[in-house]
Amino acid sequence: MIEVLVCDITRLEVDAIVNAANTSLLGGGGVDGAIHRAAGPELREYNRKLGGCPVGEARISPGFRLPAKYVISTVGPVWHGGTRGESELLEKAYRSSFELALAQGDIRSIAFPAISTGAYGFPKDRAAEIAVRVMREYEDRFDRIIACCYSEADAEHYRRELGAGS
Ligand code: AR6
Repeated sequence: MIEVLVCDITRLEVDAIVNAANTSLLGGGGVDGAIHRAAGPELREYNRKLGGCPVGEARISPGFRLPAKYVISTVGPVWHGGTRGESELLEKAYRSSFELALAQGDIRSIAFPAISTGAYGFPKDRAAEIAVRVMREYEDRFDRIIACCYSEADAEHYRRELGAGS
């Protein structure tokens, strides 16, 4: 089941939350900053040993002080106008996160923020279209897939895509 929620992703009691990280995996602003603050300094310490993450890939760590068991950090593309493979890279970031969750073996519920749509400037409507398309591909393999939006306006993009049929 794909659900659209308007909430702070750090509060969700799910098996895994996905972080819209940067290639260092050591924290930043936006949702990344919120997740690192809520997880505690242990997340940064743990991620330091992972040695970074290229755009489109994902890495997993424990949730530490979060209610979520795991944090899956992925790195979305910076929007440069759409001519540098941004859509493919965003799709890859979602797919890498899902594949890592499946490989972990005990993740049945997973929540995503709107990756790349903040500091990285990816257009929100196109990003929601890509997110929902990949979420639908993995829908049968999870109990809950949550699109965690930070505003009602963001949620509308997802609702429109979900309403558009498969
Ligand atoms: N819960 C859910 N969504 C949130 C939260 C939250 N607590 N906080 C923000 N958002 P952004 P990006 C939404 O900028 O565009 C960081 O510095 C926000 O409204 O967090 O992928 C990293 O270190 C927006 O819709 O991520 C990278 O350097 C969405 O999360 C860079 O920003 C993503 O916005 C990544 O940029």
